[in-house]
Amino acid sequence: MTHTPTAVRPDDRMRSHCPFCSMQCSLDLHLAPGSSLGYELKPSPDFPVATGRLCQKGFHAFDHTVHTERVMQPLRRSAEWEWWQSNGAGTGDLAARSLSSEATSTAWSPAAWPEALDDIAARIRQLQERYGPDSVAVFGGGSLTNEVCYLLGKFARVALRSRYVDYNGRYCMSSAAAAQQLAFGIDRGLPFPLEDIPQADYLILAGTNIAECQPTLMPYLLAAKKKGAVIVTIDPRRTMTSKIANHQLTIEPGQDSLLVSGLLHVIVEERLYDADFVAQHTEGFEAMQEAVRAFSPDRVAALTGIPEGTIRQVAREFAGAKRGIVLTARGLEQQVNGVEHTLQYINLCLLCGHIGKPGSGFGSVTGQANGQGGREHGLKADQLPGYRSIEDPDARAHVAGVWGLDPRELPGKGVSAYELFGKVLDGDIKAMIVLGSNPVVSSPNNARVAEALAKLDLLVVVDLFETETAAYADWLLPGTSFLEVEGTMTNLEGRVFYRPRVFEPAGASMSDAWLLCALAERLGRGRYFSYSSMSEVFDELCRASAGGKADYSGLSYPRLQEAQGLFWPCPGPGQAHPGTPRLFAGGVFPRAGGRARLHAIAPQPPAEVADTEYPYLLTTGRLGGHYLSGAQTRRTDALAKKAPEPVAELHPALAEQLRLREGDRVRLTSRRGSLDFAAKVTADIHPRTIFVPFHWGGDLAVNRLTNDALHPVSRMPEFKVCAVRAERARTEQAAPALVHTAKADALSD
Ligand SMILES: Nc1nc2c(c(=O)[nH]1)N[C@H]1C(S)=C(S)[C@@H](COP(=O)(O)OP(=O)(O)OC[C@H]3O[C@@H](n4cnc5c(=O)[nH]c(N)nc54)[C@H](O)[C@@H]3O)O[C@H]1N2
Ligand SMILES: Nc1nc2c(c(=O)[nH]1)N[C@H]1C(S)=C(S)[C@@H](COP(=O)(O)OP(=O)(O)OC[C@H]3O[C@@H](n4cnc5c(=O)[nH]c(N)nc54)[C@H](O)[C@@H]3O)O[C@H]1N2
Ligand code: SF4
Ligand SMILES: [Mo]
Repeated sequence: MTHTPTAVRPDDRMRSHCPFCSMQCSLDLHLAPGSSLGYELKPSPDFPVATGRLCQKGFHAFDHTVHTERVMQPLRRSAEWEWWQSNGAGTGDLAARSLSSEATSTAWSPAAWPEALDDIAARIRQLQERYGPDSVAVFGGGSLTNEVCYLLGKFARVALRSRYVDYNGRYCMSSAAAAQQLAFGIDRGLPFPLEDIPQADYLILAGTNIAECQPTLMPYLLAAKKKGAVIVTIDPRRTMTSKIANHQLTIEPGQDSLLVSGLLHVIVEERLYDADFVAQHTEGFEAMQEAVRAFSPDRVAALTGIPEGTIRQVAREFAGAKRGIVLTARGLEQQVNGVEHTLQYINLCLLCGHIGKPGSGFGSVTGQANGQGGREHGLKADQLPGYRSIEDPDARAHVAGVWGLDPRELPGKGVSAYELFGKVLDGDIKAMIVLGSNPVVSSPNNARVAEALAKLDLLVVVDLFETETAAYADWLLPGTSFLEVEGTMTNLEGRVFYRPRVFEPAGASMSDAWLLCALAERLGRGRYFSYSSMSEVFDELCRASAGGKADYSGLSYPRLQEAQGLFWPCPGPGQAHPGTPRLFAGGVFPRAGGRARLHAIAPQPPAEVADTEYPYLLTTGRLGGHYLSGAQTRRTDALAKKAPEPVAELHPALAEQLRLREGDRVRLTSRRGSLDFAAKVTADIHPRTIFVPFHWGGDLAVNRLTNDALHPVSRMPEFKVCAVRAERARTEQAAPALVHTAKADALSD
């Protein structure tokens, strides 16, 4: 039985936006009395970005919100379950069981909100009295509205007075953010609107599979192509995106800096660069030139396997193009060298003067629905709203002023998302609130995360579903879906827009904002969280952001409701500023001196390289029909049917060596564990690389194998490269289960 939604204002056309990727395509729900859901979902005909278009996930975005497994009321871990666990019956894979309703009925007892909030607040107080304010942590997500991201950061610092807050965006945009900050002094995924893309003559798409991950962006690329643009894809796989490319460079994971050194070498050596732009708008040229000197295209060809002629051709063509764009994404960013790889692609744009002009520029394609806004409003361990540093005394004074606090009351910086789990294992963090993420599926080396979650004295998960992470929770609180709360989102272009509320919250669920304010009240900090509407939260966010890098202070709900989105920075006061669709106009960068920085990069190998024991490289990523940890899309029948389980892609030469045929099961073993997957044999992948998507939990979660090495600055994990062994799985010999760990097991150790 599905849940029947109640419209706030029944109307024949109710506007919303897809909850999944950063395109934030607009959709309308139309009344359809005869249909099973009572509404029909259609793309909006009049919102920019993806007018009239949705991808397969967007068309099914309504399905999970009415799913029979929606959590409808606060759930407390039941005494029966605790008993069952502590009596030895709980050694199985709890995460896998969590999807069955049978487990749910014995695992939880329903509770009313006051009981839930009182108990959680009392336990937090107890833990903080005993272990200090930092013993409680918050783990947030980039799918949440700007208002909720802002409140989560404020809740951690003001209600909990804890330094420990971070979010899943650390796994996503942190390397690109660090690189753009270093080179440009500001981090906005795309510094130009999508409508500029068709003007480009040359597009390099590196580590970005737009056709599956932002499908409605494809028409922009196709429009450029139709006008004669050349498209290059750089990826270990020939992807759906590569199908529109003139050149596909099949790179081994981890080698982007090396490859781009070769491109830069040719451009410098042959003096193809834009000397005027370099002289007037950049710094650091000499050191960069020196750094690429040793990377002649023949040497890079020998090291990467990409033909010398191709390296020379792409370098010459990109430098010679009138207008060039480089787009990157997680392929090269989710690595211990992710910042450096990104800086190399930025070098390429700067060197050729392809920046700050229409149809030119560098962009990192943001991932989650609000992956952009999520990284601006203080949800990061080291950040305050407005993209301010928590270590900057002026920023602290400004934000503390808006919040009505003494700046000395604000905690300092904490640690990154993955490191929070390390703090749990060290015993420093005793309680965690997870809101808008499913980290036991989406974190690297996830057995360690499971171990940490099991060790917590208190885990509160706020979600629509009993996720694999919720399987470790003491309290599971019902979150609202994107259709059930109003708020603002910021898409990959930096376009801030208003998303109305369409339906009443399902069951007893309450908005995340309400929940945080109600909990703050019970922690004795209610006076800092007293809002009468969501627009009041937004107005405060705007004031807190005033003067910061991501300045929203000229925005308001009425303004956004009228416009089809406005681009930040949009400084106030008043309603006058039109927003900033294009950053860096005229080659002016928001750094001291106004110049962008070229970086001298010495290419480094990934944390793990192939060796005799682990001879292949595993890389991970996405499929078009599933979203992230799969909590939502695995529950959408039409999507789950197309891709019911993860399949390992590997090259025919490797398959032959392993005596594997299509459909056989392959066992992959990394230094962290071993899992079996069905094999897909395809010539579209680098011969020594294996690709597995990460949208599943339990024994299907490829993050059991991935490397938790972190970038030294961005703290991004190396999701995209780890060394593995591969062999044909013998069916009678099941792969070892996720090493985990029910809470009771860990406690009884
Ligand atoms: N369908 C779908 N769409 C999504 C999402 C989803 O889960 N499903 N998630 C959203 C989110 S949060 C994000 S962050 C984005 C991610 O969007 P993308 O970054 O485009 O997606 P990925 O599949 O993770 O990685 C992109 C490509 O990088 C390649 N790659 C792997 N290693 C390397 C390398 O070393 N160098 C290079 N150059 N390429 C490499 C992979 O083969 C893959 O094709 O997508 C968003 N959109
Ligand atoms: N191996 C590997 N691992 C990866 C990656 C990779 O490429 N490879 N990519 C990484 C990247 S880029 C990302 S972004 C992460 C993301 O990974 P996760 O953070 O796990 O992302 P989601 O699956 O979107 O989890 C969001 C959860 O919040 C719930 N939710 C959705 N909307 C709301 C809401 O409004 N309120 C509340 N309370 N809950 C809500 C959903 O039901 C879901 O359970 O995964 C990372 N992990
Ligand atoms: S492209 Fe992204 S935002 Fe648009 S419908 Fe698909 S998943 Fe949703
Ligand atoms: Mo992401």
